[in-house]
Amino acid sequence: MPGPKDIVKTTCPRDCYDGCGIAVIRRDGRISKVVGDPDHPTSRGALCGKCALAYNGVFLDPAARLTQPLVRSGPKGGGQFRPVPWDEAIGRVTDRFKAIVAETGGHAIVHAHYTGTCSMLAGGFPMRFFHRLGATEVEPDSICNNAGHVALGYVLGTSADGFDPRTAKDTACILVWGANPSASAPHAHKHWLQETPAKVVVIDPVRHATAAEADLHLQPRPGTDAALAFAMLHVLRRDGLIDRAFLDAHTVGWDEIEALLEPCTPAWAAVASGVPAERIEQAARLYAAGPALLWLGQGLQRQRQGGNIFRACAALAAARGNFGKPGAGLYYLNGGRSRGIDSRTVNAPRLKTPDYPASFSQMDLTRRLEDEAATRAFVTWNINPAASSPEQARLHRTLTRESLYNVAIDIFPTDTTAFADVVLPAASFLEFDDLAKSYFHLTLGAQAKCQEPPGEALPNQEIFRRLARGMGWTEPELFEDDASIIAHILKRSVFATDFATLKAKGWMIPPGPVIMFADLKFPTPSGRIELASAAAEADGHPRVPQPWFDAPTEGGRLRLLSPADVWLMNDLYFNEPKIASKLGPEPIVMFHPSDARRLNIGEGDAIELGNATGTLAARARIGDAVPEGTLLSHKGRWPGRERQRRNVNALNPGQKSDMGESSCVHGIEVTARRRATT
Ligand SMILES: Nc1nc2c(c(=O)[nH]1)N[C@H]1C(S)=C(S)[C@@H](COP(=O)(O)OP(=O)(O)OC[C@H]3O[C@@H](n4cnc5c(=O)[nH]c(N)nc54)[C@H](O)[C@@H]3O)O[C@H]1N2
Ligand SMILES: Nc1nc2c(c(=O)[nH]1)N[C@H]1C(S)=C(S)[C@@H](COP(=O)(O)OP(=O)(O)OC[C@H]3O[C@@H](n4cnc5c(=O)[nH]c(N)nc54)[C@H](O)[C@@H]3O)O[C@H]1N2
Ligand code: SF4
Ligand SMILES: [Mo]
Repeated sequence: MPGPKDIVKTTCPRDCYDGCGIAVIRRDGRISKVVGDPDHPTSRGALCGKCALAYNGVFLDPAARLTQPLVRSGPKGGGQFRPVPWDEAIGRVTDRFKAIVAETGGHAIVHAHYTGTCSMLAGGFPMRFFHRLGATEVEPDSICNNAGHVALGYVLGTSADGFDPRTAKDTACILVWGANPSASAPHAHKHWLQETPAKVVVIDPVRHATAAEADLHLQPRPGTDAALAFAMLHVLRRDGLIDRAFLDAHTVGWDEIEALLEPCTPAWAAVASGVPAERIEQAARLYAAGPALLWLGQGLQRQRQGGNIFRACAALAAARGNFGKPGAGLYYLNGGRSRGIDSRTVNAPRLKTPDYPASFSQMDLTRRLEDEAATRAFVTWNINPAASSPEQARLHRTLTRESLYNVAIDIFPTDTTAFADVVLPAASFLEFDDLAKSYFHLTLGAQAKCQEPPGEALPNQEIFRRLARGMGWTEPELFEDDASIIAHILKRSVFATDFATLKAKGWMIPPGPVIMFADLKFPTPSGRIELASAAAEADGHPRVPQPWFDAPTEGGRLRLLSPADVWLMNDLYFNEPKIASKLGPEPIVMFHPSDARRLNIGEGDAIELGNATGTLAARARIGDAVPEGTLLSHKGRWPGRERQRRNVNALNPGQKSDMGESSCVHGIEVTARRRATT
C-alpha cells in the first residue's frame, strides 16, 4: 500500500534566468516525482527538459551522489578515496588550515566558488568562514560575467537593476543581444517572448531557436557588436530618432559619442560585422518604434572587447530615452534590491580579517595554483573548475601537485573532486530549506526541504559551521542557524513575511511592473547615465565607448563559440545517463558550409580542433546556424567521462576581456582538420 501523498512547493536554484517554481510529490516523506509548479508564473507546471530528467534521476540516486566524507587513498588525481567519519574529515582539514595560517597566513588558502547552487544560504553562508579565515578568493564573476558588470557599473552605476520582464506588455520591441533564451532561459523563450505584443529582434552569431523564431535576426561575426551599436546610433541620429531631451537631462557625454557617429554608417558596419546594411537599418527602426527593452546577454560580453561592447549597446538605450517609463529598459541581471534583499546579510563581510587579501581572476587560477609559495591549499565549493576553467590540461597537472592541499565540496563526484585530498559531501537543494531568487523575474522562492540528504551529506552551511568549530573560532555569526538567517532576510524584505508563509505559496513577487530607474536617478558619480565616464578613463579605458570590432580571423583559424547547451546546466547533468546519451560519445562542432568545404570536412566526420593551448577531438556538423569563420560547440561535458579526458576548455587559453579581468571564452581561435580515424 503506498503511503500518504503530499506536495511540497520549492524553487529551482540553478544559475538560470527562469527561477522556476517546483512541485515535489512525496509519499511517506520521500520524493516520488519532481515537476513544475502549475501555480508558478514562470514554470507553469513544467520544468525544462534537463531538470525534468536530472531532478528525477541523478539527484535522487544515492549511488550517483557523494554521501560520505572521503580522504584520498591513492595517487593524487587518481580518484581513489576511502570514507571517514565527519569528525575525522573536519579535523584533518582544520589541522591543515591552522598550520597554514600559522606558517604562511590565511591568504595561502585559495578558494573558488560560483553558482553551482544560487540559493542564498548555500551560495553565500560559506563566505562567513572564508572572511574569518582571511583566505584568498578567486573572483567569482570573472569566469562568467564580470566584464558586463564593470561596463554597466561605469554607465549606470549598477549592473544589477534590470527591467522587470512584466513590463513587456508595454513595449514595442525586445532586442535580445547575445543571449540564447532557447537554451539558457527556456521558459522566457517559450512564454515571455511568445506572448509579448512586441517585435523581437535577436543579434547573435548563432541562429539558435530564439533567433530563428524572432521577427528579425542579425547574425554578426563574433566580437563586432560595438560596430553594430554605433551604426544603429548613426541611423537613429540621421533619422531624427534620438531623444535629445532625455540625453540633455539625464546623461553625460552624448556629444563625445555623437562626434564618432558620422563614419559609422550601416554600410561600414556591414563590412565590419558581416550583417547586411539593410538589416542594421531595420533593427534600428524596430528598436526606435516605441519604448523598447534591451536584453544584454552574458554571451555578448565574453569577448575581448566585451566591456566596450556593453557600453556601446547601453548607449543605444540612453539615446532612445529608454529608462524610467513602462515598456522601456535594459537588462543584464536583476539583483535583490527590488525585493529588499541584501546578500551581505548572508555573507557577513564584517567578519573579514584586517589583512584580508585581494581576490584574483579565474583566468589566473592555474598560474596561482602553480605558485607553491603563494598557494598551499585550494578549496572548491559550488564550482567544478577542472571542467569549467581555462587551460584545462595545465590546470589538471597543477591539481596533482603534492604540496597543494585540495578540499572539494560537491553533491556529485566530479572532475574536480577527483583531484581532492578531502571530499566533503553536500546536500542538494531538495534536502534543506533556503531562499532562491530569479535573476530575470522579480520572484523570490522558498527552497523547501523535501527529504533527508542521502547518507551523511550536509548542506554547505552546516559543513562550514563544522569547519568553523574545528578552527576553534567563537564568533556567533559563524554558527548562526539557517532558520534564523532566513527569518531575518524575509522580515526585512519587501514581502515582510516568514518562511512558513512563503513556503505555503511557494513564491512571491512585488507588485509590478516595477519601473526601472523610475526616479531617473542613477548611482553614478554624476547621478546621470555616464556615456562618458571619468571612472572608466581612470581605469585605463576610453572615456566613451568606441566603434571597435574584432577583425576576421587570419591564417586559417576559426572563432570557436562554446555557449550554454540545452541539455546541460554548466557542468551539471553530464552524469545523468539519459542526458549523456542524448549528447553522444563525442563533442559536436558546427561548421559553416563554406568552411567545411574549404577544409574538406563532411557531415559527421571525425575532426580535431587545435591551438597553442590544446587539442580536442570532435564530430563535425555542417549548417548555416553559424556564420562563416565561426564554430559552435557547447560547454559542459565532463572531461573524466570522455575517452580523451578533456572538454572544450582544453582549447581555452584563459585570455581576459578588456574589463574586470573576465573570461572572453567566446574569443577562442582554433584550427580544424579532419582526423584520420573514423
Ligand atoms: N541550458 C543551460 N542554461 C544555462 C546555462 C547552461 O550551461 N545551460 N548556463 C547558465 C549560465 S552560468 C549563464 S552565464 C547563462 C548564459 O546564458 P546566455 O546569457 O544566454 O549566454 P551564453 O550561453 O554564453 O551565450 C549566449 C549567446 O551569446 C552568443 N554570442 C557569443 N559571442 C557573441 C558576440 O560576439 N556577439 C553576440 N551578439 N553574441 C555572441 C552565443 O552565440 C550565444 O548564442 O546561462 C545560464 N543558463
Ligand atoms: N568553454 C566554456 N567554458 C565556460 C563557459 C562557456 O561559456 N564556455 N561558461 C562559464 C560560465 S558562464 C560559468 S558560470 C562557469 C560555470 O562553471 P562551474 O561553476 O564550475 O559549473 P556549475 O555547473 O555551475 O557548478 C559547479 C558545481 O556545483 C555543484 N553543486 C551544485 N549544488 C551544490 C551545492 O548545493 N553544494 C555544493 N557544494 N556544490 C553544489 C555541482 O554539482 C557542480 O559540480 O563555466 C564557465 N566555463
Ligand atoms: S534550470 Fe532553469 S528552466 Fe530548468 S527548471 Fe531550473 S529554473 Fe527552470
Ligand atoms: Mo555563468
